[in-house]
Amino acid sequence: TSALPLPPALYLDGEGRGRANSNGADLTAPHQRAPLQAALDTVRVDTVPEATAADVDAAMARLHAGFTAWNATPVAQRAAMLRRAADALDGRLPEFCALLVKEAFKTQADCVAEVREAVDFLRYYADTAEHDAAHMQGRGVFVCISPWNFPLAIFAGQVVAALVAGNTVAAKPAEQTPFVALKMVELLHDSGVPADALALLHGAGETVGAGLVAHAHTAGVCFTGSTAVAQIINKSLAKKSNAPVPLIAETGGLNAMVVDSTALPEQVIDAVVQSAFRSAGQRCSALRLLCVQDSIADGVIEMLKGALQQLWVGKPEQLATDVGPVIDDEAHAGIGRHVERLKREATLIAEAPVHDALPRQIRPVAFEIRRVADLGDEIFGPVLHVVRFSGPVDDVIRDINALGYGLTLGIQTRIDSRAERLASLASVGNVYVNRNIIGAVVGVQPFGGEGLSGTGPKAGGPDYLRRFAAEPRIDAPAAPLQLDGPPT
Ligand code: UN1
Repeated sequence: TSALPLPPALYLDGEGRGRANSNGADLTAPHQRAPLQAALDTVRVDTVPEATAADVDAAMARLHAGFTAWNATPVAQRAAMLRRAADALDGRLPEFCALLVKEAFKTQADCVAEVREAVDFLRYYADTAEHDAAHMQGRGVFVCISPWNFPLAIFAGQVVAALVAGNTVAAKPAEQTPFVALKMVELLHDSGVPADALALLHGAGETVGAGLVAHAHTAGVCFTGSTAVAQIINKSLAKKSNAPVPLIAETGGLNAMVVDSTALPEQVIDAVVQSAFRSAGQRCSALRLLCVQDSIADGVIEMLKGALQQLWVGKPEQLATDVGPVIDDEAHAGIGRHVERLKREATLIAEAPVHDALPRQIRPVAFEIRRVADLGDEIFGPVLHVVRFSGPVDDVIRDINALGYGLTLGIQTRIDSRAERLASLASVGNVYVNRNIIGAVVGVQPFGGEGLSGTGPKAGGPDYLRRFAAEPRIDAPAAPLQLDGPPT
């Protein structure tokens, strides 16, 4: 990858703590448990209509026609709608949590954190839009394509960023998680967003998604998902005859944590367990590769074995569960094949026990592999690869950079100057020092990647909205778009 236009954001342990974020929530208090349990008992996930090509055309025509009026709506009014939606969502936290448990099989702590993150996005983008009010003129119809792993927070974050900047929005949620998106769109409409400004289109990426991206009325695309799909979208947009259509993409990662001999093993293990196995490893920010300096590697690996035995692998409805099932059969089969291959080709460190056997479960597992370069493709599940290193720690960062991605990186060291040097050597969007590498906090830790991990700007950061607006006033150069090439 090429040199970074900006130094990576560097986050220290404790930063953002105490704020609503996607790292976690304390659900043990009875006043929080009771409404959540009641919602779990009553909320049902329903079916949604699939959009036809004619539905896509009709929605795009309506959104195109609706753009002038929506773009002329004062920013303060648009922001007020977002704040109303934030308050409403906050008030319906148990219901939305239950939807996330049932539709996306997320653990309860993950669900609470996700609803709070969605509320944070709504409030943060309302604030930044007003702050930048003079620049918040939309480009036209924005297409927002979102993933199943944060089916509320990323879905809502994309949609309201595009809306508050003055665009009308065609939203295409992941096929696996359409219902929570439907409920969120209803909530936005109830909060004042007109039907002519926001349409929801359900269906497959290959049909509905591709049709939206290729549509003549499309003035911008916001996508979170795999690098491969971002590359397809990028190619489709390049074929368009109208003015350049911007793509804002946040994609995959091969995220590493580098542990030197001065690190505290207990702290390392805590960070590794959170980062690699929480959310069943189904976060683009999740840890895939742990690089440990030789002299402490045996000790760290021993502790990792113990930690894997402690994980509770079971039903997402149960509060004690750390790791639930993965999203669908295809994901289950793909991760399973990777694990089988590693069982033949690498050294098994340990595999977590299963408490309640459920379909689509992957036992969290760690393997030792020989070299960073052996990592292969991003595996979106609870599978950790461990590498020992004996050479200079700077070389490890170079090996990680050579993977071509650049989303999150962890550094575990007690030498300040080393953390700073390694962070500056890394081609990566977010560096976390002596802590876990997931759960970026909206407004505190803007989140996005370099290289194959995305285009920037970072979500939940001050520059994000401007890329959705006409004539963006971006002072720093945008990160180079490197989605054309194959992943190394
Ligand atoms: C993703 O997993 O697609 O920092 C991105 C985090 C989350 C990552 C979301 N905000 O863990």
